[in-house]
Amino acid sequence: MSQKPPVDIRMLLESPEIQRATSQYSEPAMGRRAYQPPICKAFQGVYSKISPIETFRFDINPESRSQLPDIIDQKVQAVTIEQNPDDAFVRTYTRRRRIGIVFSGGPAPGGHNVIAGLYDAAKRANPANRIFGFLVGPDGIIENEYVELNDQIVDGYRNLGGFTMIKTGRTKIDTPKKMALAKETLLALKLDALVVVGGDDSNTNAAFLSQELFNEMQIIGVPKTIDGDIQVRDADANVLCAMSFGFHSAARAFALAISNLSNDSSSDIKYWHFCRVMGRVASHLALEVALQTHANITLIGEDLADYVDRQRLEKSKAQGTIDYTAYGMTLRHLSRVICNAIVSRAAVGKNYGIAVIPEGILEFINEIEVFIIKLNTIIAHYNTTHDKDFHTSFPRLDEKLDYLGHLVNDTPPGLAPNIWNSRDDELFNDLPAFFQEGLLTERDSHGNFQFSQVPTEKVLLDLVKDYLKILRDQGRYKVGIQKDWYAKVLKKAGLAPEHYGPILFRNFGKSEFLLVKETIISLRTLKNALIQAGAIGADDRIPAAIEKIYNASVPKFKTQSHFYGYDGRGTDPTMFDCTYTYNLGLTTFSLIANGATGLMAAIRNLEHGFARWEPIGIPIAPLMRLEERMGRLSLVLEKSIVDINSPAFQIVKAFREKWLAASPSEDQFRRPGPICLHSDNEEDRPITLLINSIGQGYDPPSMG
Ligand code: FBP
Repeated sequence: MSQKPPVDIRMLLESPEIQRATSQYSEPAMGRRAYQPPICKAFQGVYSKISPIETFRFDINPESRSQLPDIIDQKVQAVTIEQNPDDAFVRTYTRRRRIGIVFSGGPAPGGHNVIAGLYDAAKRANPANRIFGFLVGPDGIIENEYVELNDQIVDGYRNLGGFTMIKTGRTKIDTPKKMALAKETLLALKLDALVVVGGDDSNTNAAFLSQELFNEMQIIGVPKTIDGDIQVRDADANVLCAMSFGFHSAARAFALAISNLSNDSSSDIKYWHFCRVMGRVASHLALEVALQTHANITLIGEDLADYVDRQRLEKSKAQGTIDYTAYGMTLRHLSRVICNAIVSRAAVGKNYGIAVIPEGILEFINEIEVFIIKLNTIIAHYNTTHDKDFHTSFPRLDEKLDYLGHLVNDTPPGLAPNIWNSRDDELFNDLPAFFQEGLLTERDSHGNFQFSQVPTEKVLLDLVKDYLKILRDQGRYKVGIQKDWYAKVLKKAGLAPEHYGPILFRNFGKSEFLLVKETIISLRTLKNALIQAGAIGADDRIPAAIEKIYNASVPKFKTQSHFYGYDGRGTDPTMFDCTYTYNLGLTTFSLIANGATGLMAAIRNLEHGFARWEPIGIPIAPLMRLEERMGRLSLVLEKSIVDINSPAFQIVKAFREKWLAASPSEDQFRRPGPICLHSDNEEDRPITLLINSIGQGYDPPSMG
């Protein structure tokens, strides 16, 4: 046998082809880094100016006025090209500046391009401008940790996902001490401006910083979050910001993974896939995923919140009472809705499918929402009155449950007497341990409930499994038998399909898919049915072909559960997000160069396609509302949830039956395909935005 010569590893390592193939930078990543996104008309000249748009108004919360007096009366600013700058304008615009930028909150695809846009615009205005990136989120400001950005750093991340360049964190600058440290860093660095790239909590931070540093430094926010819940309208419902950046990319990444599952699921036809998708409270991501994939079932939290159980209401009305529990969806009822859908697909032979569950769905289930609010209050009360962390004091679940149990009879001062009553305790103790752990999970630094830590899909799956078992025992959950296959199997065995059909099926001769009678739920009941109909004698065996048909009708509920969150959050940005964020970066510089503060950079008309995009600055302070955080009301930027009257939701609702595909026809799964930067087929905006723009016949006023 001839021996092969040993591999010459040095030669291999030196081979340019091998070096290329094993490089950290793949060809697509290199292509991304070199890509230059298109820019809005406002930035196509040398200078851009800002001018107030008086037509937009806001309903201002009195608390915002009192806490943010210097920035509350700001106007929306249009950013447009400056064709004829005078000397004073040019001097101010090109004056040497030091600008800081920080990422705050969860990563969102496109963040690097915000930096790239800001960096390019700043260097173009004056090459001596300096940009500093604070490291690991607001902690970088508090602890004076930053890096000065240069071409090499910025170019390494253009159009790439993640917040890798300067990292991110969730620290909130919410105490006088942290504020003082933050101020110290910012002033010591002699910054002219700070750009805060973040979600509702981070833009809230930006507003307070802006108030605090009103005469010393400009603060500009940028609407980031994959959750899509930063959408801004004025008091007359004019859309100012249709979507935060990162949403489209994350939704497309989730959709690709879920669409791949739908390929698999409809090939081996044996699994129901329960897919939880991120989105802390609002179901925007689930809605977009539904539009992208046509999953069989998509739950939308906001839709459930309005649920009224009419049957239950009618029943109690007939008894002369009102059943208040009929208002709002319960987990149990929700599991039944899902089971009905599963049963109806099984009836046409499809005992498989895809269900999409928004991460924040629990917020819209009354009974659970009540627990979340109560527990938020109890934990926050414990932390403040004991100056200790609840989770450190009670690390184990049984200790936490014990603490709650004691509250039933002994409520400490400062808490409402009945906050944790015996019914709460009983219901809570009935929940599976992993769900209790989830509900008791540590709140984030902003006091938000961490929905991402709760395996909601598993909670629902458990309930679904239990109820499906009941339906199976009642003979209501069956796999439909295709009539031609039935006839073929029987004929092959020398049996007459017409003879056995009426004995076995409840819809023989009436449907394409035959359903075994509800009374036949085991081989024993099958045999009884055959004996009673005189098809076999008491001592005969069930004919093998009949047994085969029966076995095929017995559903096995096999499931897989998935969580799509961090993976999609880290994807490379879509063309939409690359372009959106680069232009947001350009907008931030324009706002800074024109002296603005307390504004959030935004792009109007995102819902209309690039040709109509218009950069603007939106005042943050008027967008703030009071929200319960850590057991007390705090001012925060208002979150936007799915509007169930919106065209996008109404379309999903209209297609529900079709996408469930509980009919003999083919499934309706849609394949969104991978995120591509260089492709003529790449969609130019989220489908949600496209539908809403068409459905609302929205015609924005010109900004001149
Ligand atoms: P942001 O609002 O900060 O953008 O984060 C959103 C999000 O991705 C949610 O969808 C998710 O519930 C949460 O962050 C997860 O938080 P963490 O990164 O702390 O696990």
